[in-house]
Amino acid sequence: MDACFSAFDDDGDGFLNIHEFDSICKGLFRNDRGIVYSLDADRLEHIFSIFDTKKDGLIDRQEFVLCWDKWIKTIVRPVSVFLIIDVQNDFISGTLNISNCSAQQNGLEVIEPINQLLDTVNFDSVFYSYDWHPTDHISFIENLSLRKLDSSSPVSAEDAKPFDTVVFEGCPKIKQRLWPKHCIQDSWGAQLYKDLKVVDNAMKIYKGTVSDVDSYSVFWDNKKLSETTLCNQLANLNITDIYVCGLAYDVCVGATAADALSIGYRTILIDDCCRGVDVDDINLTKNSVIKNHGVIVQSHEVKAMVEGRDRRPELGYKLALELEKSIQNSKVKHIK
Ligand code: VGL
Ligand code: ZN
Repeated sequence: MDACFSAFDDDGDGFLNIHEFDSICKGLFRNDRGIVYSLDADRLEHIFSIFDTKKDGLIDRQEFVLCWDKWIKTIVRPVSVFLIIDVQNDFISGTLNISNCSAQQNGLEVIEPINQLLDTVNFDSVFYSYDWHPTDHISFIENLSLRKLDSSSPVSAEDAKPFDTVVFEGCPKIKQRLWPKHCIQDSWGAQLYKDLKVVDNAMKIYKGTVSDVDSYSVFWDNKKLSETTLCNQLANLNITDIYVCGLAYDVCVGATAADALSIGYRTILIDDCCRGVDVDDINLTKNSVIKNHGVIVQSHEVKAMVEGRDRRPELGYKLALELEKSIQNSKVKHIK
């Protein structure tokens, strides 16, 4: 750490000014061929101001400790998890075959690039999720008669078609998109697709297991009533970066990426390892990931990123924003 500080303290005054900090960023944010990614001036200044905790326009050696321990170290040596979402028979060739949905995408096409990643990239851990519903699940159009629709429902029980959104009675009311029956617990349709590689020591996460609430994200159900074990497991593994992919792009993959970002993880969506339901919704998913400081990559870019040889400024900025929040929270605690 001291050597790094001194190496970048060009004028040797014992402080890093914004220009010296800019040189650090130019060293950090590069691809695996050494090409520097541009970091715009506003973001550079914002990151600098987060580590300049005394707000005097300079980073001293004491302020650099946080920058080194919590920022540079993670950027250079991230701890990465690979989350493979719902690559199950029903979404590929079963009752909710996504090739019959409006985007007409083929779920089978994710198998090869995902297997390729599993074979070539040394993730710190790998998780597979399962959509795992009881037969009376609220999301199944076949079960519409089991529950009462609220008078505010935009579609009546008689008129409802698969993929419509209805509102069920309840406190609060439950907005629910209707799907054909799929991924019934222990059925063939809920099994992972046979050619998907399952690595040793992988973790499995089951979601959507409660009849009256759907669960798109692998972190929480749609009402955020209960969380899966994923949050705790990732925290115990000291995970810094989440790589997410699978089926369906605009449903469970999108919801999982959104939650990963909201928890504060550096989040990477692997575009060519996802297939989805609706083109407009896929675009909304991508836009929201980018807006929330995640990145979207193709699978051939992943290995260098996991190995810390390709370091993205968006992810550096995301981490700095999270550190800013934790600094503010710890200040609030001191005041209390
Ligand atoms: C999913 C629709 C219904 C998914 C799950 O895994 O994306 N989509 N249930
Ligand atoms: Zn489902």
